[in-house]
Amino acid sequence: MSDSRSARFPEGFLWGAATSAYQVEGSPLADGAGPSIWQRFTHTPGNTFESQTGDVACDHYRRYPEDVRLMREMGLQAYRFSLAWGRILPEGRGRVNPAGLGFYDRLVDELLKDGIRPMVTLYHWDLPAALDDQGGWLNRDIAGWFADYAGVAFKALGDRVDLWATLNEPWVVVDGGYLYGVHAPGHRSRFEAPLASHNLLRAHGAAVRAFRAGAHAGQVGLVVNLEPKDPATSSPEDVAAAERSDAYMNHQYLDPVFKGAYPQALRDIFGEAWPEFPAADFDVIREPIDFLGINYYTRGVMKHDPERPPVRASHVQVPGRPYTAIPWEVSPESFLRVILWVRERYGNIPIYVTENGAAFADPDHVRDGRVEDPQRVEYYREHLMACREAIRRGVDVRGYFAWSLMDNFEWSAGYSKRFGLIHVDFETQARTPKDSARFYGEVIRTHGEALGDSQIEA
Ligand code: IFM
Repeated sequence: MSDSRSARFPEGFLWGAATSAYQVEGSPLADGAGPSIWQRFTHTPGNTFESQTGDVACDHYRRYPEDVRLMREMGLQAYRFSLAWGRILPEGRGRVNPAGLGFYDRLVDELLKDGIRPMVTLYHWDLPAALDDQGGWLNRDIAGWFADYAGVAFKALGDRVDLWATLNEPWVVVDGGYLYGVHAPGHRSRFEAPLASHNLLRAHGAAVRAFRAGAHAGQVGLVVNLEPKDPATSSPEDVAAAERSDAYMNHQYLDPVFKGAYPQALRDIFGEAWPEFPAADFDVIREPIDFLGINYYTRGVMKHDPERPPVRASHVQVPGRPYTAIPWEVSPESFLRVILWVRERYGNIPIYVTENGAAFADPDHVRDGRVEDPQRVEYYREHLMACREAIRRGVDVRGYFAWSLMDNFEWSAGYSKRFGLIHVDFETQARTPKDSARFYGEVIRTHGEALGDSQIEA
């Protein structure tokens, strides 16, 4: 940006929106796809809100041309979506399913036809069930399985896709899936969690190596979700709880990638459950990446809680602060803080904000062709201002993806939490852009000027 106080974002800043395969596609077993762990998890009654599943979701698998048209009408320049590993390799490895790949082939072509740049995530939580049967993320061989799958995807789509993310939010994969059991595959084990995390990171590094080995054009990175952690009070117990939470959520996946080692705090948190990992693993894990994807939603205010091992910390709500429907605190200043923190701790790596957005209790019906969602409009305004402020302070933020393009299957919360810019009527599959979609479209059209010129401070 020539004028560092300009209301506009830099030339070439990429404006997008994001989804993931299991959350929007539906038809999870169509055209020879193999089941995923989320297929199994949702078909086990009681695991999700009202035992809802992704069987239909937004039917994006069949309605993608309409969805791409809506993206174009909003003015989106990029669409971040994930590949369902089991559509492409029904058993997770070995045999490739051309019909599954065909879907992504058509989607990419449809996007490019409308001038929308695809960003592809290789793993957004839907591990092929056949691999889970062999230990899934607990099996060290998964690094090779993932790199092979990545290689198939790079080869098939790499002529048209130039932005690749390996994993989405490894912290959630492990915290939800292996430690607290609220996500697939539903394990609860303090001993499994560090193993799963480590194998995710090894798989990430192996996929980056496969990308480099294939000499593909474009960039590859990792997507993590970050939350500044603040103590609920100034008591030493709460301060220590916030520090542990910070190491567990924010350092666990970035220190190994950028510094080649885990923080000492994790050994203290996991105690006897923390294994010694082979030193050579870190050479793979720290394979240089081209960008870091940051997903940001909220900050965490933490209090000491001995009842919640192993981190011994839990979230508290702060009276008087605004919360979304999840409930997550709305804290745009923490968004700015976290971006600045990444640069301070890991250097000025190119950053894409790969997810940011909010669930609010929107009216669940459309009135006169309109869905009014003023809280979401405000959320986007303030968070985009925070993003602009980070750029003004010299951070290399290259693009922003709203979460989410449309209301979708919010994992264990099913369809009860709506994050979309576009409203989806799950009975009829009718799509209606919300007021927030119009607002975001205006921000894109004006390169940020529509945000106004007030400022967010860290
Ligand atoms: O819906 C999820 C997404 O899959 C990963 N990041 C957070 C979103 C909202 O919870």
